[in-house]
Amino acid sequence: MLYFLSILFLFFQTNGKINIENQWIRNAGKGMNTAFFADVKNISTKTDTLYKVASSLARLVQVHETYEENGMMGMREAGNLEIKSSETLKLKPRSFHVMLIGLKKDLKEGQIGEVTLFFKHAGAVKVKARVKNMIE
Ligand SMILES: [Cu+2]
Repeated sequence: MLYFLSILFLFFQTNGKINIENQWIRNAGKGMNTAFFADVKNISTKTDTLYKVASSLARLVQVHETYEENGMMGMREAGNLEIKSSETLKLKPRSFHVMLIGLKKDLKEGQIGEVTLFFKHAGAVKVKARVKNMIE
């Protein structure tokens, strides 16, 4: 039963106000940067705001957005992200993502990493995510 629950956790996590689905972290070596991706759904009746992210995996953790300027792609801090009731914020490659800067150890395919997302209304949501080797 415990085993089953822990497997379930890898696909879907919720605190009753925010659902986290399809979460994953891209594999990378110690000292490198990588990112956490997920579908973040607001299942509460109020607009909520993602205002902070944290993880012991990296030296620094930030919410980023990817932008294009004069044909060049770049990344920058995204600031607070609002999610309306019933809407989903997609953290995905070439879009919004949680940047893990300066990994403290290697993240290899199949390992599990933990990231915590902080929302103004829903509070903290701790997410376990599988490390994947995925080019997207
Ligand atoms: Cu980034």
